[in-house]
Amino acid sequence: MQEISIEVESLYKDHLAQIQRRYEKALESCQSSGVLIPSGSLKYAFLDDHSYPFKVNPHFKTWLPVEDNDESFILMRPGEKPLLLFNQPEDYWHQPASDPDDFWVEEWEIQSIRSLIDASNRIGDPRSLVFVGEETDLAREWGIGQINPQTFLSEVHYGRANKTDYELACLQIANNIAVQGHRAAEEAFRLGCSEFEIQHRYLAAIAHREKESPYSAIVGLNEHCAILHYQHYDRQAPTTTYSLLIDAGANKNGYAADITRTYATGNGLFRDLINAMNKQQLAIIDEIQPGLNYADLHEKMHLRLAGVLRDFQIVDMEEADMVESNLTFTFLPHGLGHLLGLQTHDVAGLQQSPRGDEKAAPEKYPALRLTRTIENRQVFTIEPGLYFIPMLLNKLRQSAHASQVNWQLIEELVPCGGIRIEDNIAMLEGRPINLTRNAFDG
Ligand SMILES: [Mn+2]
Repeated sequence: MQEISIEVESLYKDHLAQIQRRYEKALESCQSSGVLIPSGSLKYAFLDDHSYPFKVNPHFKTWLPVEDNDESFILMRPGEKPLLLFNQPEDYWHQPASDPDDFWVEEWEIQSIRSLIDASNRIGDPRSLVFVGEETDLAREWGIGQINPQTFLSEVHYGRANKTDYELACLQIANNIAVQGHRAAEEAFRLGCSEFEIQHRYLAAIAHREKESPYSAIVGLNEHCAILHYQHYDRQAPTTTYSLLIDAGANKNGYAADITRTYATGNGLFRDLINAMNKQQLAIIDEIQPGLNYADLHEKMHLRLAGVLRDFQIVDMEEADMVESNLTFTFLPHGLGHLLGLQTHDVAGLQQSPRGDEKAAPEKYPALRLTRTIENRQVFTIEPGLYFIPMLLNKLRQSAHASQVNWQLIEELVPCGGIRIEDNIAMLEGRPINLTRNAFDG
């Protein structure tokens, strides 16, 4: 087990310097003197004066761990200390943000603003700036020179996969937090709790509000495990519980953990399958090395899955033929994984260079979100699955290969739904570091 330093505070200064270099380099192509990044604005429900939960601009939280203050701005000019225009409106309906005093403040010039007008008065000549944010009407109104220029975004997004030590630390801590939740969830499952109860115990264990989680947790019991993005939490536990699939994360300074575990009650075929998939997941992680294309890794996983289907006599066919004929797609219709960081499905998974050229997912596997070559300092997930999805099984039943499938076993497994095991992997010094297993073993 290789450790990742989790001393975020001491690593921040170097992180900030690297981020500044990345954005400065992107600016070179734009002939601009600086970049303006809004934290974002509140969005309101139709005909309502209540806003949706605030989600900060990921470009903003690249620079500093402030995720809860809308209408703030970062102004970065090459060679200068970055400027934070920190929103502190006069407001007796809400509690305005207090003066920042966290570990990062020393590296910043911080000015308090009371309003958007206040902000616009402090940015200098707007024509010389690049704007990176969603509030494009505002940027036009202010007369900003370039709004979300693609060359700039491509350069910065490509670089985002190259994690700093600070980011690796945040991602390891996010994993450590999420694992506390996963332990509580397993315990709740063993007690026979409902999906709703499991979700609440998870959140209590990680001490997150639901909106602080990087994504809505997937908590499925029994056949719900077969719904890839199952979005409900049943308040009633099933009469008999067979299985739990929980895909749930945590957030540290804006960085996401994204972890999935599957559990079974009792000893039996489904539990043996979970153990087999766990073995294959660890084995594919062992194969990871720099220079390998992630799409090839995805294909290798299909071959391993075919091996499991054959070993358990679920399908009677040569492994290579199962992959070739795309039969394995029935059991694993999603990608092996994705980049992870400031966003759960981090940007630029298909991008092949800072210029923005993309490599599409293979035609056979359209859901694959990552086709980059694996390099040091990338962080991505490895999340193979094995599902019994009635809709896809029905198609298989009508295909030429139907007679090679053991339908009796499938019928036995459908009530268990399916399996996914997802770990977060950091590439460091040529080796995959498993942030998730570090957390479970720690
Ligand atoms: Mn994932």
